[in-house]
Amino acid sequence: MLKSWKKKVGIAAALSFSLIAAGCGSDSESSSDGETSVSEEVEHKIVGIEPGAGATAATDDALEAYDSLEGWEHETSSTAAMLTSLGDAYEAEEPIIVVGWSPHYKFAKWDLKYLEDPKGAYGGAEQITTLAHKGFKEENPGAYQILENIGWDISTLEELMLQAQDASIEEVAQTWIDENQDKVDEWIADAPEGDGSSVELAMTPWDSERLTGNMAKLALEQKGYDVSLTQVDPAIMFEAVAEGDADATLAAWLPKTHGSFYEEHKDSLVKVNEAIDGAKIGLAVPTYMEDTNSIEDLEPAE
Ligand code: PBE
Repeated sequence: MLKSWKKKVGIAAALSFSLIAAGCGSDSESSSDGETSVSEEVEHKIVGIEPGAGATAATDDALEAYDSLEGWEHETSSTAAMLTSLGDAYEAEEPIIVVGWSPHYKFAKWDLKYLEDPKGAYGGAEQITTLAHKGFKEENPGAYQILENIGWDISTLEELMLQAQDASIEEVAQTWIDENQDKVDEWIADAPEGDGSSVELAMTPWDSERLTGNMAKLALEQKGYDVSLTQVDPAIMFEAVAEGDADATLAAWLPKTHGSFYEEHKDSLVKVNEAIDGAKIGLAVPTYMEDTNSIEDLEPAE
């Protein structure tokens, strides 16, 4: 059973790799003469991310919800390809509209703003939530107790994501744990020893989740739990935890981003903790696009 969900990982990884490769040669807009509208300049195209992301589904919802996005194209590829396109456009001060989310280092690296979303296609503030399989608390009350305690300020995570620009996620996670032993002690001190009992954590492929997954793994291991951490797409992650193939995840963005996956599986899931508050998804643009402040400022394609 376990084998089969991990097998899907390989497929997901291979798929996203080929999409990254395909996205690498993406062309950039030619500069405008000032007469064309922003919507024309970006060729009525939203630069999206992985097809399996919750933010991708929300963007498809936005395309349906807004008359101003009628006839627009939502180009999915990968987070890496989106960031390359964003960096290139920013360098050239050309307009670009991307699928964005926080926490993410792009808001620290570049001056970006979210477009207002009066129809709420992207929801509001989100909690990055720890979910467990329904039976997990009874199966492993100690690990469950630790997961209930684990959480961070969003600013801490943003800082760590910036650090992960110059070091591996694993290194950044280990350094944070080493430097914040007092915090880790708060999480684990009152919990029983793990005595080598196994904890299967699932996470998604984005930096924020890879960081929290790795830090949670290290904290649980300090208390003697034997932790495996597996990276999969959101749909597979929800399915794996719901079916008990994975025990828990710290990577569920709720209520909106992964809301449809949660609804589908909620009878088999338990909300353990809101580990991070104040996350957000939406359409993002560079702040030099001064007149573009709302999705409703865009214009339909002819
Ligand atoms: N994200 C980052 C993910 C979750 C974490 C917002 C790109 C998504 O599923 O949309």
